[in-house]
Amino acid sequence: MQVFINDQHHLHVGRQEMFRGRLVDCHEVPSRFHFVLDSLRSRSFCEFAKAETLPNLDETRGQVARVHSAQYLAFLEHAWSDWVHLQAGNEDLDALPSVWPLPNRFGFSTEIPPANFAARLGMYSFDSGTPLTSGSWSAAMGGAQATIAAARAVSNGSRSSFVLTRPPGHHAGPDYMGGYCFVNNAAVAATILRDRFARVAILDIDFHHGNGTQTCFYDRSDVFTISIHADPVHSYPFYLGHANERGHANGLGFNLNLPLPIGSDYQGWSQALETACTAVTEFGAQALVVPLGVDTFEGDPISGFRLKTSDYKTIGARLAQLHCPTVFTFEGGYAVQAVGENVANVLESFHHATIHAG
Ligand code: Q9C
Ligand code: ZN
Repeated sequence: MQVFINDQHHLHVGRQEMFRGRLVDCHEVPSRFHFVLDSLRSRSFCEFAKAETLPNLDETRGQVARVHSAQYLAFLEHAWSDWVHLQAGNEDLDALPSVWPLPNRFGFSTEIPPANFAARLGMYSFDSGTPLTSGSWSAAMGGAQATIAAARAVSNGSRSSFVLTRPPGHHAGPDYMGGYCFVNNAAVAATILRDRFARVAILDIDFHHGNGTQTCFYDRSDVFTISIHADPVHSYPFYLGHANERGHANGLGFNLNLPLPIGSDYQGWSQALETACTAVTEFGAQALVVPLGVDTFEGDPISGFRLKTSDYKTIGARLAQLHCPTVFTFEGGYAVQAVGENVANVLESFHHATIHAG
């Protein structure tokens, strides 16, 4: 399996996030990357792509603009310098959203664009758990570079690739950040795969609903979005991810949410995986993107499923049976000591099941 690394990931280091009523150290930390890298290196199924295979920044910007709005990208690119120029000392703090416009039915409006930085940050974010730092933009663009290269490799005939990156992406929507995410790598990958394949499926197996990815493709029938996740009635992102969200207009029938109760173990989770796999096959997917979060692990500090390290091997083998060229993107997983082994188990078993199938 080809692995594409975001070597800019270390530029994004959040200090604190608002979590359950207080500021706590960020869960989405650089060591997550290193634990995964170490696990992959200790096994022999990975080929690490060379940096020369990555697209340049101009090209990357163009691909990212197929997913995210120009206004959002302009905000994100300049947010750090805007923040620093606001007040002396800001360079030693993160910008953390704290105020948001409610939907227009409440009478709030952004028709006259706010000049205030906090007000603008609120327009482009949906939670207070996602600090914007000096290197967030660069790290997110580095992730997009790796994603584009990984998707191109699969478009050009590779059986599978893995994007080893952070910050993650699947909560980022067309014009907003949140859930530790800034650029939706899975959506970027699917968009590139669509240039080559008529029908692309996205099967999101992170603990949290992939709200950003769902929203990117909600009115399209050519990219089928599926997510297995904790029921949003109890779990983040709360306001999206219910089973009755089936898609809109042309996209009706091309979004599938499979919410599960908190406490689900592999027995319950794997039934949803079967439903998802059947849907991918019936759709006739020619390529697949798997936003791979391992915050479904029993030891995850912020989640609530009970998957075990060995279960991730079973998942990888099952995904391989879909017989689709596949791009995996690294998403959540916060039990840092276990994240590497859990990710490597999915990818290695996928890889071996693929080889043995010929
Ligand atoms: N104050 C991923 O797994 N937690 N993101 C709530 C709100 C957000 C997780 C914080 C969890 C986001 C990619
Ligand atoms: Zn997650």
